[in-house]
Amino acid sequence: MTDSQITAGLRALELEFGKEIVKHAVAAVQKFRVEVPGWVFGRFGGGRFGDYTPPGAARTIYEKLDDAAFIHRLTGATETVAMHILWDFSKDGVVGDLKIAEEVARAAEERGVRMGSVSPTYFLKGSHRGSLSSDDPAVRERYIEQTILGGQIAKDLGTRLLTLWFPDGSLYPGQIQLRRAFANLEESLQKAHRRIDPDVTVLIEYKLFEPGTYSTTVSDWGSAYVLASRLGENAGVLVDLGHHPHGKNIEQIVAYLIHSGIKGGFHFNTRYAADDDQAVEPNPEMARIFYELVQGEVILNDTPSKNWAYMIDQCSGRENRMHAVLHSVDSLQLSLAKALLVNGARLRDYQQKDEIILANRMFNAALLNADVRPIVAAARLDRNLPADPLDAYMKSGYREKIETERK
Ligand code: PSV
Ligand code: MN
Repeated sequence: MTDSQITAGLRALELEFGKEIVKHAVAAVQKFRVEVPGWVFGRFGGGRFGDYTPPGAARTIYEKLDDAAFIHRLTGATETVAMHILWDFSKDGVVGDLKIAEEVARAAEERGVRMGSVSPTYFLKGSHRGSLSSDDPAVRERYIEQTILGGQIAKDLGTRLLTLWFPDGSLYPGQIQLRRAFANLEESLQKAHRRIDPDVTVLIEYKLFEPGTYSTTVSDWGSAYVLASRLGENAGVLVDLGHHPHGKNIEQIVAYLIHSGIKGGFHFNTRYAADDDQAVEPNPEMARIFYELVQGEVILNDTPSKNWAYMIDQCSGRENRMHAVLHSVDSLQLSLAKALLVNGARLRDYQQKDEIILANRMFNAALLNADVRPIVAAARLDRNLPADPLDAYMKSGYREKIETERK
């Protein structure tokens, strides 16, 4: 967008939605921060197409940090990087190593970013019969220890956020005892939790299927909620957009969780089929999710403890990863801007008068039809950031550099 397109676009938005609302949206986009996953930059692919990974994939955690730092330089919005213990702090992919985590945290800071959420990796070697839900006490013990280590790393080196996702589940009815699996998982989690500093927030992620096809042990927000609410005040639920059945109203889950007062977090991505982990698109569903987050005052709240944790979780096999992350950040900023354009007072008035279609049209005027690109561009330019980070990336020479160096 040229400067004059931005100015004209802002004027049009001010005419439709009001000057103050537009000003507020620009300020909010400037403040919004989202975490990027370390794994998106690496060789984590789908195991298809002869193990194709897009050119320029990072070979080490240090190269992942280089890429994350470059994204942050262009967007000013992504200062923390999510880490996985066995991908990023392990020599053998079986046990985590605190010393490596310390080096990684230092390396992140040298590059102008920080270690963000920490995830124990429950899904590598030896977890095919479950991790914390396993019937084998030795397996459970190994993952309890890794969870405790994750808590320590999160507290001492990260953002005090521990994010847990379990691959536990089954392929066929009868394969495992559903209730025992959940009970094992809960008991193991409680054991680990007792040894985690209460200053660390523990978010539990759920997923309908994969790798389990018949059952996953933590399959929906209800099961995650049960686990989290029994752990205590520092625990909550992590919503990943791709982890639901089709047609699920995800913004309503967000509303329930906010109403419950439990801690929350979001893993952003786009899904068409299931857990596709594609880059975030600025679609109406994303804008509606942001509307709930804004209304629920869990985003950009002046009291930081009220805010949910916002993370991107993507890693699709075919796309250029740097483009994909820049696209996601852009889409999230657009979705936030749209959510802020809804005039709450007018909407409530329509709701009270039972003006169903008028309420919906008003909602859609902001969440579906408004072109908020000028808001996002203005927010960036005010911070001396490029108006279009993806365009700036293409002109930066970084792509050519990494694709040559990392052959
Ligand atoms: C699982 O599908 C997941 O969404 C979890 O958040 C993991 O940590 C991440 O993807 C990477 O496997
Ligand atoms: Mn996730």
